[in-house]
Amino acid sequence: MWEVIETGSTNADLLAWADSGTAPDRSVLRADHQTAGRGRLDRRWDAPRGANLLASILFLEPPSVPTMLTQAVGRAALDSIETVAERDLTGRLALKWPNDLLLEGRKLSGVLAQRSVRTGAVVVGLGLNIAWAPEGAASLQHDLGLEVTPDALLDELLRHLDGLLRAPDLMARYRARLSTLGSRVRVELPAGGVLEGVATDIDADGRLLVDDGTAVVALDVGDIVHLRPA
Ligand code: BT5
Repeated sequence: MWEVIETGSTNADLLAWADSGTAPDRSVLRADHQTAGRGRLDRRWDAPRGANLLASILFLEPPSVPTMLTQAVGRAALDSIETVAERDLTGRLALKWPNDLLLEGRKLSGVLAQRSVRTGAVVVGLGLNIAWAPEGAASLQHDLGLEVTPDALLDELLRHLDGLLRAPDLMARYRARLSTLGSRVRVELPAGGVLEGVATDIDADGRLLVDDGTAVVALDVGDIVHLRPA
């Protein structure tokens, strides 16, 4: 594991390192501060210096269905929080498709997976709010009263991740805490347009199946808003 005080983006660094051919598989990079933290679809990920967990993990030979990596990281983040909290937070802490962690419906953590065009390696980055959250989002300190350092939380997360990546029932464990299933959702499609329906399932490729009353649509990428339980 490598730690840096400040960088642009841990995802970008790890991708560049993978492209150089010298990065070991499962390298982990954590930063105290990012000056150009990335969200999905070119959005930003913000965090003040030292406040939150900002880290990326490299998978040199990703599985044929790379979404299992992001599912595992999301579920590992959830498990690591429950370990630190020493309690089951079912009903309060849930995954939102594809990989957000929500605490009482507010965003606590986000995952960004990026693939190197050159090598096919995949980097999975995670931002998790410990001591700070933007307006409308959640943090461990403020919303759960949890005190944990980014380092200690990352250790727990990596321990859970190891187990999950070897677990035959990873998909079942991911689904078990996915609050999106059974919810009415509104989906903003990347190509433009909006789809509204009930999220009924996840397929083997990690796509969300949404039934809009006339057809079932499989979504690869999309920003979904949970409306209310179906
Ligand atoms: C994500 O994007 O949720 C993926 C975030 C991944 C960040 C990690 S940090 C380590 C690694 N290195 C990187 O450069 N990135 C990864 P998305 O679903 O697009 O959410 C982004 C949106 O969340 C923004 O447009 C803001 O509205 C909001 N946001 C920004 N910072 C946030 C925070 N700390 N907590 C909650 N929401 C935030």
